[in-house]
Formats: sequence, structure tokens, C-alpha cells
Amino acid sequence: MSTRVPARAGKFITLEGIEGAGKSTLAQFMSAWLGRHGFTVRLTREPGGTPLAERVRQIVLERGAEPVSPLTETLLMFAARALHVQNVIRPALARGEWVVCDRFTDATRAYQGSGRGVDAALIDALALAVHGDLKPDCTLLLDLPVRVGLARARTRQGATADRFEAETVGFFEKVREGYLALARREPQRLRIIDAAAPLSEVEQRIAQALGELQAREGRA
Ligand code: Z5A
Repeated sequence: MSTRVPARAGKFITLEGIEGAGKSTLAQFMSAWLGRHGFTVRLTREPGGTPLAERVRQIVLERGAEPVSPLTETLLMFAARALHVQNVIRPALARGEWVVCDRFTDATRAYQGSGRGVDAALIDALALAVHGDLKPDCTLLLDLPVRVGLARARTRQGATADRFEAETVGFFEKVREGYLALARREPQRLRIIDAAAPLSEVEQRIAQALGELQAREGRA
């Protein structure tokens, strides 16, 4: 598979955070904000975003009898991502659209890497094979205490929790710390947003981040 990034005018924005951080809610807000500012937006998510990748999502989230090792989980995330990058993300960027994606490879680094102990070098190698030098232009990390996120998520969950929703507080603490470590490593790309704040304040901070990205683009 070619890993060359085509010339593109679109922007690739990702949302990350632990469970219940508000990504889905804020992805909708971002899509509406960008639409009002004249951009064509492609709102999508991982794992998933294409018909086949959504089927992989079902496999990876379902709590079945057959064990799924951390390595298998990682490979499934990247299998779904390969479909998504090739069939949705790259074509949309090439058309000049702004892609807003609910989770991307940072989620694999945080969940499978920091949460499950999968080797970071292996994740980097898979990322390079699957999406080459394609990286989000901006990643909004919705950060909040684990107990707040889990309490929010539980008000919305159905009767059955998926494989991640069934995880312990300790697991999500590792995931949160993994995300914060990524933000320390790449402060230009990952912007931490206090997601424990009231929704209207979080929206304001996100609008500010989008405005800055738009202004930066205007100067480029
Ligand atoms: N996963 C992985 O392990 N590796 C990978 O590479 C990838 C994913 C890509 C599914 O992801 C699982 O896949 C995920 C990680 C793993 N599992 N976990 N955890 P997902 O993104 O589809 O699922 P999720 O994290 O479970 O998303 P979520 O629970 O839907 O959370 P959310 O989208 O961040 O939250 P929300 O639904 O927008 O908001 C939750 C509730 O809080 C809702 O009632 C909102 O109205 C409310 N809310 C939101 N913001 C606020 C504020 N600011 N104040 C008060 N209430 C709020």
C-alpha cells in the first residue's frame, strides 16, 4: 500500500479522551461550527467509519467467550484503520474537506499501549505501515478525572457494557496518563481541553482552538 500523502487542502482533526469525556457530543458541535464557517466537514469515528471497518468495530468491542489478546486487539484496530484511511480519510482530505474523527492512532497508543502494555515501537511500526506520514493536524484531548468520565458514560450505557466499558478504574487511569504523556511529547499537535468543565465552556474552548487552526491555515 502506498504511504504517500497527496497534496491536500483539507484538515485532519481528531478528538481523544477516556470514556465519557464527551467526544461524540463535541464532534457534533465541531461539525456544526465548521459548517457555519464555510467548511465541508466529514465527521467520522474509529474504530469504524466505513461499512467493513464498522464490522471490525463490532468484533473488537463485543464481549464474547473467546479471548482477545492485547496484540489481537491492536491488529484489529489497525485493520479497521487501514480501511478507514484508504476509503474515507485520504479521499476526503484530497477533496479539501475537514475531517473530524472521533479517535485515531493516539487511542491505540493510550489504550493498547499504556492501558494494555503493547510495545510502543510495534504500534509506531503499524502506524507507519497503515497511514505513513498522515497525522492529525490537530488533536483535541478531552481530559477529565476517570471517575467523572465513567459516571457520565454509565448514565448513557445500555444494560450490557462492551469490552472497554467493562474495564476497571485502574485501566482508565493508565489510559488517561498515556494520553497526557502523548500531549507532553507533542504539545504543538495535542491540545488539552478540560472536559470536566460545563459543556458550554468546553464548546467555547473548542471553538477557540478551531478558530486558531483556521487562522493558521489562512496565513499558510
Ligand atoms: N479504542 C481502542 O482501544 N483503541 C483504538 O485505537 C480506538 C478505540 C480507535 C470505543 O470507542 C472503544 O474503542 C473505546 C476505546 C477503544 N472504549 N472506551 N472507553 P468510542 O469512542 O466509540 O467509545 P467511548 O469512549 O466509549 O465513547 P463514549 O463513551 O461514547 O464517550 P464520549 O463520546 O467521549 O462521550 P459522550 O457520549 O459525548 O458523552 C457522554 C455523556 O456525557 C453524554 O450523556 C453527554 O451528554 C455528557 N457530557 C458530555 N460532555 C459533558 C460536559 N462537559 N458536562 C456534562 N456532561 C457532559
